[in-house]
Amino acid sequence: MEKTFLMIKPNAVKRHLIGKVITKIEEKGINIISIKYLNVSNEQAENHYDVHQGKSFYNSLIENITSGPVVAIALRGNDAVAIIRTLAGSTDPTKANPGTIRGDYSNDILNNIVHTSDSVERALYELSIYFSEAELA
Ligand code: 3AN
Repeated sequence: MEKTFLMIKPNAVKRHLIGKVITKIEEKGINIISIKYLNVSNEQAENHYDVHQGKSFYNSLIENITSGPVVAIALRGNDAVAIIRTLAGSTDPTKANPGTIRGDYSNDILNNIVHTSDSVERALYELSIYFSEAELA
């Protein structure tokens, strides 16, 4: 069993897409371990996007993720990291296939509905930014 992390971004929360995203996850058979509706602090945002520091879109990423409430979700399942990446679809909305979360709901690379962890190690790191160990047991 793998753990992974998915965040429903502020723009998707504003668009009332929480239920639709969670439905896709549940229908795929990946289990929710813990879920939070929260405002991301600047410190959490900087830790979350540490690998993008120095990139042209870094400041936009930080501004975007701190711009309003998000839903942080800890997930568990067989091959959960890869399954959730595939379910999210391509980062670029022009390439995201219909049926994926981004393929169905995103038309903007920055407001691309969800963040998902890209490896098992990264998932554990990102989960630790938003959840305590007890919440992930
Ligand atoms: P993913 O979220 O699919 O793992 P990453 O990690 O390459 O994609 O990028 C993190 C976030 O940065 C993306 N979710 C997207 O919001 C944003 N992003 C990536 N590439 C660009 C870009 N060229 N212009 C603006 N934002 C971008």
